[in-house]
Amino acid sequence: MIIGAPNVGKSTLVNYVVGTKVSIVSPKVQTTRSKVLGINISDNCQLILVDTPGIFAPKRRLDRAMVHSAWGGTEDSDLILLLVDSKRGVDSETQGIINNLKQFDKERKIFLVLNKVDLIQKDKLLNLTEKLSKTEIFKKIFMISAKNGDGIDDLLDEINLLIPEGPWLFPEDQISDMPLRLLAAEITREKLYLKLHQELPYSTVVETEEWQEKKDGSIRIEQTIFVERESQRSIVLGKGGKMIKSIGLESRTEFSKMVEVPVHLFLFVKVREKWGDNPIHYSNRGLKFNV
Ligand SMILES: Nc1nc2c(ncn2[C@@H]2O[C@H](COP(=O)(O)OP(=O)(O)O)[C@@H](O)[C@H]2O)c(=O)[nH]1
Ligand SMILES: [Mg+2]
Repeated sequence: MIIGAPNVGKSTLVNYVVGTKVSIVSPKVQTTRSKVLGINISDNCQLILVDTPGIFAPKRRLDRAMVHSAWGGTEDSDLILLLVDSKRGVDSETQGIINNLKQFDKERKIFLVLNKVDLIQKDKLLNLTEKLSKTEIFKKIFMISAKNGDGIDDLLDEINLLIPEGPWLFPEDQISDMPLRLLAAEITREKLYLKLHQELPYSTVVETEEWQEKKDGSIRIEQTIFVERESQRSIVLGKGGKMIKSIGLESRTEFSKMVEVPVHLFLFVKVREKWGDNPIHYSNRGLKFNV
């Protein structure tokens, strides 16, 4: 299970290890909203990585559900990877997580993974490592770049040494547990995060509402982007529909590549005030509504 503050690179790491995008990534915090499994097979070992939403001090209902989801299951996991952005160091969010982890029993396996080492000088990295090893909660410390793959082989070797023996939990060809309808909605949401400025993406949720597999092998998908206010709807649509067109084009192109069939994607934008208080948007992502 991979946990950490928002934006430290958790989803990037999972995608790198799986070898394809199973969890969406953006430079904005809180891109990941629920748990996502990424599955990797090397040698004889099926490794199930659990990507989680970043842990921070939650305000909205959705934020609380996200943070709750991130901590949930840490007890059952064979190993916890705490990911830290080595450039940012130990900020209040990471410190909060460390304080929580200190309450775990000493037998728990926790690895510290310092990510984004491509952005930081060696001496600074060593200082950070020293500081963090004093917490005495980590069995091992790794330095990686989830972006370019540095250090990930070593990390995987160590993980493979200690995961328990047992039957594989998923079929050999499976790389995630996310239904395709939801993955398609996630890809569109990623484009919203990449293209819309500032806070607007946090006010959006995407649902796949129609999914039709045609005789010619192509898929016809209808998705609705819900926003909270009329003014946000205009921004998502853009001048003359330019923005929504470009979001649709990028989402369709990427998703079509992933499923390896032609995709016809139709996007609609609707105002749904306080969608964050509607349980519908929680249950299909495994999020708890009341936490
Ligand atoms: N330079 C650099 N950027 C990274 C690295 N890992 C992730 N990022 C970037 O950090 C941002 C947040 O990554 P993401 O995986 O969404 O973080 P998450 O919120 O922890 O899942 C994205 O813009 C990534 O491209 C890394 O190793 N090096
Ligand atoms: Mg993420």
